[in-house]
Amino acid sequence: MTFEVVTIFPEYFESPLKVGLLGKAIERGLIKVRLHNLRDFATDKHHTVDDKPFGGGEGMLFKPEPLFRALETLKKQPPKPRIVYLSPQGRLLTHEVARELASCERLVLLCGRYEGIDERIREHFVDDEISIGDYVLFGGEAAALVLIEVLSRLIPGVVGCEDSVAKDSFADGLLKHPQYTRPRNFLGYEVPEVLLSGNHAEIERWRRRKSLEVTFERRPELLKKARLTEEDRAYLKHLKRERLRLYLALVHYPVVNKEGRKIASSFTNLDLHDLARVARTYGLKAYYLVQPLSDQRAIMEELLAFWLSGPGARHNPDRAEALKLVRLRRSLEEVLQEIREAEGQPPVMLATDARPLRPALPYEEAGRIIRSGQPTLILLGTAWGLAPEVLERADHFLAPIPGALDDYNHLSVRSAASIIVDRLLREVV
Ligand code: 4G0
Repeated sequence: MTFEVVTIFPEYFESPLKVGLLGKAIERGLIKVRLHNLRDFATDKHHTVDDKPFGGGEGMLFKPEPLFRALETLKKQPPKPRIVYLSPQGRLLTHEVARELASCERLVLLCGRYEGIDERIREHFVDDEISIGDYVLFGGEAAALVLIEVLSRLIPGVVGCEDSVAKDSFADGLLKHPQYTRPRNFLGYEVPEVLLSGNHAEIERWRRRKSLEVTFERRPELLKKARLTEEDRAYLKHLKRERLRLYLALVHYPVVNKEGRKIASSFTNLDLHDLARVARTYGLKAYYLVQPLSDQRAIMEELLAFWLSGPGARHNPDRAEALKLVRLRRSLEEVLQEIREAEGQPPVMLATDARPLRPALPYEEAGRIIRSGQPTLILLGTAWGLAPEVLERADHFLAPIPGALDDYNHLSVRSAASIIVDRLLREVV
């Protein structure tokens, strides 16, 4: 494989191309890297490669002519190269994109600087635009080096042991399991016993499970594309069951009314059924209804009895299965006490509020808390929302569900709750 690097700083690449396995691969002729100084393709006496953007604004751009000449020169030599431009606007480099590019015999890597290159070169002379991540570098050189390293590893013979490339993170779409070397005891920290057992089948199984665990905790979205066996799937199912300790509480007191006064709200039958079915569908451990008013509680008790042991249970057992998760409690205090007793630790409290006291916790981060196995309680307010005394006790706030087009944001609490639970468990269920 040949890389033709077009850059104004060829010297940037000197030592990276000399050292380690990449240096070896170049020495052995497995890959070739040719450096081309863009300035050599400029025709004026100062070898100018950049100019100011039309329309004004910050910074400089690479002008089209030297780039065009460099590309024409390289395109004249066989085999036909693929022209790759490294830029933050490119498609993200992943293991999959790398495999696709590794099938090319010859790549031209265009390294931009400043604010990039003239759009006409990008549009008419570039085959592929690649970004190594969502951040901006001074120039495309470091990105080109990353691409060279990633692709080189995929070329047979570059990494001594083919097996180790196959077992790398991402080769099968999973993150790598933890690894240990001597000493067995380091500052009192031990190496997992199984790795010392000499039982290779057992060790392989442990490693696979750790891979699945690490991926589940940190990058659950990778699991969708990962190559998983039936045994992997069974283990993931077990992990989810063990880790998901999620509770929902629909608070009817203390909440506030339109005027901001503290009130108790009345039950809504729709909330009872719909949120119980959400709880059962998403594997929540319980759905609490917080209500101190005894006449309200009496109505709810009657409804629950109808579905759990009365005619409703005989007629519709699926509904009973959902409503079994409902716990009618007098106060939030009771709820917290009960979860603390069941889980051995107090839950992380996630409150929903239209105007949170503190910046909202992104849903992905809340998802990570849940996947880590910490018991978690989602607090939902009725009426005009949770009273300040409840909000103050929350560990984090979840951002309200925004409308798609404007500020209109009047979802029912059960609609919002469904969306919230789905966002939190998006990658998990
Ligand atoms: C093109 C690549 C190139 C445009 C290059 C900057 C990050 C990457 C450059 C710009 C780079 C990456 C618009 C600032 C050079 N930075 N993520 N810097 N702009 O792959």
